[in-house]
Amino acid sequence: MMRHVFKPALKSASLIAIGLALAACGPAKTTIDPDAIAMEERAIEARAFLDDAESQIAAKSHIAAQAYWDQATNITPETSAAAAQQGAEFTKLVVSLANASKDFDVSELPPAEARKLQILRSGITLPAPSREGAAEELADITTKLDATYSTGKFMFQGREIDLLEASRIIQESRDPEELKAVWEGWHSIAAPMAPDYTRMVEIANEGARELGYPSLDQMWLSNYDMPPAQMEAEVQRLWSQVEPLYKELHCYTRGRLNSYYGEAVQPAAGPIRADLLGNMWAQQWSGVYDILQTDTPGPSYDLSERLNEKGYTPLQMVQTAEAFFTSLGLQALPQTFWERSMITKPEGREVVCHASAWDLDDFEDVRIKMCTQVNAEDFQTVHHELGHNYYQLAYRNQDHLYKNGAHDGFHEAIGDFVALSITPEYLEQIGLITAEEKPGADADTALLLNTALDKIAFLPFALSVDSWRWDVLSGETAPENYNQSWTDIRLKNQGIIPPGPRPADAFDPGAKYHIPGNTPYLRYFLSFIMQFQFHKAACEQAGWEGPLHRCSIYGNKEVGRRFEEMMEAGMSQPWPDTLEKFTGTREMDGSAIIEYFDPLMVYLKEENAGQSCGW
Ligand code: X8Z
Ligand code: ZN
Repeated sequence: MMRHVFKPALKSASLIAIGLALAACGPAKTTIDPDAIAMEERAIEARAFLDDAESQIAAKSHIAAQAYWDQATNITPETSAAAAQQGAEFTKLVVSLANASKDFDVSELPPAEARKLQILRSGITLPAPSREGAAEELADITTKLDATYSTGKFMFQGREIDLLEASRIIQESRDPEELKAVWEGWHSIAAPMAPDYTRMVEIANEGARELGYPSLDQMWLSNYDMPPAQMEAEVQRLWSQVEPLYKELHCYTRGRLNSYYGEAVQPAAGPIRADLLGNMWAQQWSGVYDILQTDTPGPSYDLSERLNEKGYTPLQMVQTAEAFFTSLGLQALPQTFWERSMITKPEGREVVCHASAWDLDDFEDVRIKMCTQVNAEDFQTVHHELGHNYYQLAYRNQDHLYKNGAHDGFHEAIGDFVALSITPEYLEQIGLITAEEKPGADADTALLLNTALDKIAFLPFALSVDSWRWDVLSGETAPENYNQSWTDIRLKNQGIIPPGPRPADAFDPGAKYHIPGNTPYLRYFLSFIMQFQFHKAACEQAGWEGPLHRCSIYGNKEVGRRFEEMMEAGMSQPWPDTLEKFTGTREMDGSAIIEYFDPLMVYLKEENAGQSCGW
């Protein structure tokens, strides 16, 4: 399948000869190395194949992206069918190119061509096998799963509610019976997905095997510039750095919940009830900060309340996030961003509310899609989403296969890294709080606890999502054990349990967007570690000498320049090269996040003294 390869041997031989003549400093030699000629010929063939593949993929992906956008912002049978059709065509194209690329032996190619071929082979999230009808069946299932999740509703107190409302109750209610009912209600929307999910796993694994991977989990783990087993070991290494802090946070949280709810609702020992943590998936716990707060002084304002008091609209929240990026010297977002983004939930039609950032033309048509609400959580999320868009804009001049994050954790980390600079100092600078309200150093423990409830509590959740999925994809967990495995893994990593026994047909993982949405989750685990590495490096570049959690890079053009340089590289080089340029280290490393929370660790250990922690 070597289409469009016209380069005769003569041409490449002369190129090599020229190369040799230029490289040599001594007297000109006329000898020609036959191995070098053969290598150059293969490289020329591979380049031609890749050029062609990249232009085909780019063209098709723009059509597919538009169809997916149309569906995500207006879920109907028609838009779903159109998205599934375009999705199937796109998958077929990429799978056929990935299979054709097997004609090249990457070990015999120069690094640039070898890298692109590797990206082409391992970069499809859900590959279909090439047999007739498989891509269509896969696309039908995934579109249906996505729509089922996004339109999910259940009965609560005599009326039908959706995820937005359920999430609000989980965060605001302090009635354990009500919390349990809402938790169970939302999880009930996932049960019908189980058969489709099982079938999807079968098809995608067949696709992965055709591409030469033992199963899809191994294919996903092949996207980190190292062998899958080594990457899994890296993840464990990173987790072991942060696990002691999580254990203290869990212990402290359990103690406060026990004091608040009493032994009958939340026992003082053992796991924590998942519905008491202020978030549907117990992935971030700052929603119950009021119950968990320290007895040290804390800030006198609440960011959610303050945004509302100041009359912020969702649009203004996005504009404020943009202003942070431009303060670093980055360009304003294109006009089309404002015209085409979906910033709030539209009336009268179903949409995918789970926030996402899009790049429709791989050049400038970037957009976000959110059902933004005016609160601290979504203030964080708008920065997160713009991080994706700014990354996309930064690497737009790369070749198509390099238009991506250095790895997927980088993509997730960009906006969060920026949002780590939303310090009290910054809030004062933009007028959200007054100088008198700015909390002093005595509020540090409280501020850090609030952040840790989001950033530290998240890590074992993120680990659980893909631990569960890797076992499912590898076949280690059979369909009849899907739910038990989910509960077991969450208990082991997070120390949490469902509020009551689960029904036999439960499919609780399906109640988390990224399972029916098929978004790999390891990226967020990596992001939550690396965003602190980026933050620490940026603060050092800025000459900051105080505690890390008080450092804001707002307005720092020099940091912005180096940050943009990191983003411009896209996926064009191994990620350790990109990381090193910005942070000076080639390794992902949990020591920055540990340093950031160090004062909190001291406090938690004191508070937990004498208790038997763990579950
Ligand atoms: O899904 C997201 C983003 C879009 S990439 C809103 N996040 C994860 C989640 O919500 O589960 C960001 C943090 C974790
Ligand atoms: Zn994201």
